[in-house]
Amino acid sequence: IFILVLGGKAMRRLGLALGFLLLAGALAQGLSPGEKEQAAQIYFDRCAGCHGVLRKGATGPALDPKKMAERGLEYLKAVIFGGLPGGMPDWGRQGILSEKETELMARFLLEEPPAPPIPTYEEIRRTWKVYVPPEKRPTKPEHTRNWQNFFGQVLRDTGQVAIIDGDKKELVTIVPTGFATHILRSSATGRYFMAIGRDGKASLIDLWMNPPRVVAESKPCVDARSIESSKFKGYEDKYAVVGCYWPPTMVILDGLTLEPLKMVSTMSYTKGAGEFVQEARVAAIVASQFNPEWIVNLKESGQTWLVDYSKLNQKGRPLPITMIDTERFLHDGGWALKRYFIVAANAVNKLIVIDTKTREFVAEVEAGVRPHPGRGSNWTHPTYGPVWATGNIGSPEVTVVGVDPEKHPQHAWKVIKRIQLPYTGNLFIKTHPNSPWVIVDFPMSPSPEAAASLCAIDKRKLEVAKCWEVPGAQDLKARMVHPEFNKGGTEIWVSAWGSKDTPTFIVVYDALTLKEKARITGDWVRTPTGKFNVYNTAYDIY
Ligand code: DHE
Repeated sequence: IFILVLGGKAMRRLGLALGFLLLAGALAQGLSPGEKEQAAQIYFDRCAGCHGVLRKGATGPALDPKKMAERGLEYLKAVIFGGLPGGMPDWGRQGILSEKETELMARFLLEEPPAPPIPTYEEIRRTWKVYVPPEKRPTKPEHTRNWQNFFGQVLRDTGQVAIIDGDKKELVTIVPTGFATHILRSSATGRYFMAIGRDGKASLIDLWMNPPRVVAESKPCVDARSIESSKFKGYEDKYAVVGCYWPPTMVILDGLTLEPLKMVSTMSYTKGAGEFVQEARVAAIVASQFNPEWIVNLKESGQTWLVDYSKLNQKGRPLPITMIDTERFLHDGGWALKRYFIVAANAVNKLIVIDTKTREFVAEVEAGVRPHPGRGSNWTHPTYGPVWATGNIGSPEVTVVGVDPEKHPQHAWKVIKRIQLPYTGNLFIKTHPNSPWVIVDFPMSPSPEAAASLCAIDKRKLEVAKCWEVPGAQDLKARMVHPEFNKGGTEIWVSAWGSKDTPTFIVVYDALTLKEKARITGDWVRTPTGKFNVYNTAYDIY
């Protein structure tokens, strides 16, 4: 200021430069320990999934402090607050981060990432709790409800799962699970739901009990997204596996008690580049029907592991793992013909196909921008035979791929149609053999109208037949997310994902006419995201 007051042009310039340095110096002084802790928690809850705990990037770009400094504080604040069209959420506009928190996060990105915690084996074992031991559980259902048509509805921000009677559309019970529960998977018999929280807590929910309840839990990691059971004949419900984001591990648990049995680090060299990645996170996991194996997809290292659990209970517990080099940034995926596992390598816009019968990589398919199948959708088309489809976050397209190399080799692993959608921002698509439609959501769209809308694709014509805005969703600032069919394929359920402070609803449509049939409401319907029908999840019907 002194220089600015005194000086001429050159002095003023010098003054501005000094002012800038002082400001940069203030920022470089960094965050206080309290601010650091708060920012690290926000980063972990909201950002690490896409950008990585170590900020090396995956679905989202790497956030290197030097590059962040080049972009500048104001730019970072604007992006964190307002989002970007490629999928970066508008945390500020959505009301999830305040302006102060936005600024804190922008400053946090200018600093080196703090080292995340790595729990010891003893610490992990201490998280293991059995509330109802297997021998005390009922031998047949204690209630007369049609439990195979139950829906497990994730209530994301309350850390709970609601069990809903699909026949009566009635809340059966609400059980506590991990922080921001991510997905549910059914055990092989369908009797148990297994929930995985973003905080790595796995919960086993017994649907035969009256009311259903959490019978066991353990927390084998601090950050996780996937869980699966053993489904091969003779191993039904025997084991479970948790795919951890941090520490980068795959943890095998007892299927009936969730006792941690074996932890395997997934850190490794990347496919192709041969670069060592510490943060090689476990993304989608599915259980093979052809072998006693899980198909485990490693995001950053670009490997798909076939993990043979058949010898786990023998002395020394060998765990044969076949490592297949596939593609980097594997994320989510689903079955085609219950034989081929198709997983999205979303940062490189590709789909990777693994034949779980021959146990090999069979094809790579070019999808749209940031393919995001959820589990995808399967149907048989009169011309192309069996097909499987994925949505894409970044392009307005559903990509349909031929999947039957034996009877329709000319279409196998080729894109047979890119169905145009009215909006980008799709996360999930879903169908059922008894429905003529594939239902499409748009929760990642920056437009509130699109985020409140759904579309139905005609499976025969391979085009959008109808799109509609769900009444009331925009008023609640909700995004329609994750369509799921009931057991008979006669209804489609979709959740209105709003903020934790305001209850929303789950809407139920007739799966033929697409007319609204019912709305499930209540004070408990807060931040409903994924929902899983027991029968369709246990038997991979989608
Ligand atoms: Fe998910 C599936 C990871 C954000 C809801 N999500 C998956 C899977 C992975 C994953 C690896 C596949 C699991 C499997 O099949 O074994 N998800 C991630 C992320 O890393 C990401 C991008 C960022 C994050 O921080 O978590 C992310 N996911 C979200 C959301 O924002 C959603 C909409 C709400 C939420 O819970 O945060 C969400 N993800 C889901 C759902 C599935 C899923 C509902 C299961 C879909 C299915 O039908 O099987």
